[in-house]
Amino acid sequence: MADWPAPQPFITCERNKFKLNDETVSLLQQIHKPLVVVCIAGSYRTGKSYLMNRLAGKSTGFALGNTIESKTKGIWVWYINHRNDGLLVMDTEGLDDPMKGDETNDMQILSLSILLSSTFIYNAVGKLDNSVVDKMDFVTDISKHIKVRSHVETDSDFDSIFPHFVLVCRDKTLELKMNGRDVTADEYMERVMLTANKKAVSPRETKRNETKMKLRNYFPKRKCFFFVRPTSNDDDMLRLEEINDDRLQPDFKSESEKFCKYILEKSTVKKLDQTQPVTGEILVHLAKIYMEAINNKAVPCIGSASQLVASTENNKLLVECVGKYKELMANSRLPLSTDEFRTVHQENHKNVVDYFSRKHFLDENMEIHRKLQLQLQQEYLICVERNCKESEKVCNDILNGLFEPIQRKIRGGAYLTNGGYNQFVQDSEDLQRKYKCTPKKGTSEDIILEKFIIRLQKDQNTILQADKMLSEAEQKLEEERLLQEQIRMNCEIQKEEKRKEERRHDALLKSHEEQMRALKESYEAKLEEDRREFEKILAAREKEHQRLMEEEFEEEARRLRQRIESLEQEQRSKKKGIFRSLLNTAGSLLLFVPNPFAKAAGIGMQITGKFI
Ligand SMILES: Nc1nc2c(ncn2[C@@H]2O[C@H](COP(=O)(O)OP(=O)(O)OP(=O)(O)O)[C@@H](O)[C@H]2O)c(=O)[nH]1
Ligand SMILES: [Mg+2]
Repeated sequence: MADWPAPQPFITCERNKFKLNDETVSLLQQIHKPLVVVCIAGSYRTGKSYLMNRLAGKSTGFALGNTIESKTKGIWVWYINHRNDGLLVMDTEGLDDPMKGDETNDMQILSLSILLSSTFIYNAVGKLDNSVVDKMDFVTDISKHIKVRSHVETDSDFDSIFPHFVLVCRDKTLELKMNGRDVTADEYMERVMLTANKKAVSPRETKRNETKMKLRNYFPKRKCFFFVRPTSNDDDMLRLEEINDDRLQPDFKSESEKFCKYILEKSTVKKLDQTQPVTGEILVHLAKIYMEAINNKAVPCIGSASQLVASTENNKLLVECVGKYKELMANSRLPLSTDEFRTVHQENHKNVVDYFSRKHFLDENMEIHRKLQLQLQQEYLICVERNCKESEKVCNDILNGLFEPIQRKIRGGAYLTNGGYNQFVQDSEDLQRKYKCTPKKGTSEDIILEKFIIRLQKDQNTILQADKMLSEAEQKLEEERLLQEQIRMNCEIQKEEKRKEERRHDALLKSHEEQMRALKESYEAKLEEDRREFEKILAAREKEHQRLMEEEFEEEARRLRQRIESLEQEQRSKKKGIFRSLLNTAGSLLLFVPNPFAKAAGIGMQITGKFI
């Protein structure tokens, strides 16, 4: 999808209820690329929309207000193509608006901003001191507004799911210096704004410490930017959208460039469960679930939302994959020979299973894989049947065509003469030769011919009886040969039916192996990604632990150590759980492979052993 020419309203709030804008929803649903979602929140009238326009590389876009009234209402989004992914810039309604006087609404906006973004920018204005920390005290309350898992009450899991945090302080007037030395914005944020005060005694200072600790805990990945005013000219300030960049203060311009570069380079794709990229459609789905919870005065839960999205998306994917297989199979001109059919099926099955494995959401009990296996198998058998029917029809048509001159001779009594029998045998051998040379007969060519020969024997017997050139003994011998031939043909037909059945089972087993291979590969890739993410979290926790020890917050450090240990434990059991599910899936998928795969149990063990 091309860049949107302008931002669109995404979430609006009417009479205390959030609502999604239908037109924006349908635009977002057309974005199939993974999305980097950058959201800005913070006090009203603090230049949020202006900064987001700069991030989008445009001088106009999100509407700016030049009066004291707050301008942006609800949540707006702007889609811009960005490397291989899409960038969704999200601008939100300002907080602390005295005209609104509703703190709950502010908290809801903040919750949605955190829940929907992969980079969360908090925009603050004012002196570089505790007032900025006080503004961010919403973090101390956040566990009342966001849940990670429905059955867990603690907020300790927030660290792995919260977005990348960027603090933007506007209207800097003081130099960033500490002990006479220049410091970077990040150093300043860490040392001054996020270092807890060990000597805190007053409730205000204690609360501040809590805010600092929570910010450090929830947002292990964080960054800070300090901006001077865009311009010192008051008239220019009122028409920032119109003025040229060279009228901006050089420090504002350079910090703004640094900020945009950082956000565009470092922001990552929004993911569910750390591994599943969020596309436009999934973002809409998530927004609906969270909004519904908020509108019903419930606490939005990330875990439940992921599960709901995963199951809906997986079921949609299942329908898509089965349809894709059906369509691919329908593209072949039937009838196909056994080998051709097997190749076409295997190619199409592999395509579909690979597509499914790339797109599916992790499903712990792997129900969706069982459904996929079952439905692809049903489709495969339908296609086998169709190919078989088509082949039967083609073979019968060829035989009927070739038989027509012989039939005419039978009707005219041409064979009921002396030497007629030999002539008939010769004609019928000729027919069989021509039949065998005719291409594209499909899988039933032998069976149909054998059935045809058996049918022909009735006429053959009559002709034999009528041929007086043959002695009685010769006739008897020939009769016996025909009888033996008939028995052999019937036997061949049965064998061929059995071989057909076995080939179907072989193909089904191959498909099963294929699915298990793709499944294992995709789970390994996801586990690897999960492991990398986990190591980052662990490293951040360790750093935080060391910092707490240095700051002499022993109790907090001890609690964090416990948390690190339980995180490691959870990670180990998560891995074990996935392998157990894979093992169960390998076994239970085989249950769908029908008899006479009775050897399935044995084969199952082989396959399971091969894959796990
Ligand atoms: N002091 C100051 N004003 C700014 C800055 N950036 C933009 N402005 C001006 O502040 C006014 C509001 O800008 P917006 O970008 O609409 O601010 P906002 O935070 O989106 O405002 P709401 O949507 O009402 O919450 C405009 O007149 C801007 O020109 C800044 O860094 N400092
Ligand atoms: Mg705004």
